[in-house]
Amino acid sequence: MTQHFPPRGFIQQGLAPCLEKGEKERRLGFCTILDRRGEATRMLLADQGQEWTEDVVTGEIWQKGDLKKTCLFGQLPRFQDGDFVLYQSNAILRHLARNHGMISFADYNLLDILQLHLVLAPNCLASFPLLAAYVQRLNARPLLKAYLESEGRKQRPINGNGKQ
Ligand SMILES: N[C@@H](CCC(=O)N[C@@H](CS)C(=O)NCC(=O)O)C(=O)O
Repeated sequence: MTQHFPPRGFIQQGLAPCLEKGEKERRLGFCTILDRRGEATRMLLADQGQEWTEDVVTGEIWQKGDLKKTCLFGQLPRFQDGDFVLYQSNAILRHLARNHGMISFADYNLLDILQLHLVLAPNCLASFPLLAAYVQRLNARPLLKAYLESEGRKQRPINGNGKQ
């Protein structure tokens, strides 16, 4: 299966218009101010061998306020699954998990949180061998590993404060 890392259409300056009925594309719209909300979704999609397109909203564009008004709850990420539009990262994950016949989406959230902790404190799992093994096992899954090693992932900051 062909995968696009970074995904097709990477670095656009705003959200794409809503897709028409019958369109099959998957698009993840996120803001560079605090993008980590979308990361579990990306890991689920990559691990399930799926493709998607990123709609990047810069802080500058977001702060103009026009896009915010169009977003349910006034926040990103936004996920478009064809003509079906979803907000709230856990709702997006639940939708995708259901679509891919998975019982749970929580693994990707837990993995994301543990990966973040490891960035901030690389030894934080030293006293938790089961959790450390869990992270290693998931990180080694071939499709997920390819995503984790992709430029798109490496270049994406944890948040927009420029400290990572
Ligand atoms: N509960 C939401 C939180 C989303 C969230 O915190 N979004 C932030 C960062 S992407 C945002 O849109 N901030 C801009 C704002 O609130 O104006 C989720 O999990 O999707």
